[in-house]
Amino acid sequence: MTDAPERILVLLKPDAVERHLVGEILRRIEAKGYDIVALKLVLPTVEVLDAHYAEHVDKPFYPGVVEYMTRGPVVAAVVEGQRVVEGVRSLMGATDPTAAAPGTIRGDLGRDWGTKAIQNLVHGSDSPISAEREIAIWFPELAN
Ligand code: IDP
Repeated sequence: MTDAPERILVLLKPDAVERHLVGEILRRIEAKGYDIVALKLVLPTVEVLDAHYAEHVDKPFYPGVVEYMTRGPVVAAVVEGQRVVEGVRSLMGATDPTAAAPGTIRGDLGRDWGTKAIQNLVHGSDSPISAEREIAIWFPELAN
């Protein structure tokens, strides 16, 4: 018997879509060897964001995050593979794109734009448990 494959919820945020970096970011995830098993373009609602960012809703920067994340569509993906959470988080790089290491998505493609929220192109769940919680929020149609 093999282990159930690990999954991660990935969001390509509005700045990634606006800057035509969707292909480049998905390419990096695919080139690492992970499988994209669900993919869609969606305009996030405040309700979905409040559920997704439950741990941040009371933070001072959260209104800026809502402004950022509702200004245009995002690409939501479920990505699968052994240790995929660790692997995709490593590909993404640190939260602040100015400080993120070169070679990472945020380090190579992102920068500070002087906006209220840190614009960093991509979200990836921070644990397998967070991933399953977030997949249920963004892909309710996948629930069995
Ligand atoms: P992560 O996306 O690297 O996991 P989190 O700490 O979970 O980082 O923060 C969620 C998102 O909220 C970040 O990706 C970023 O867009 C925004 N954010 C986090 N911290 C700050 C901050 O101090 N100022 C402005 N925006 C922030």
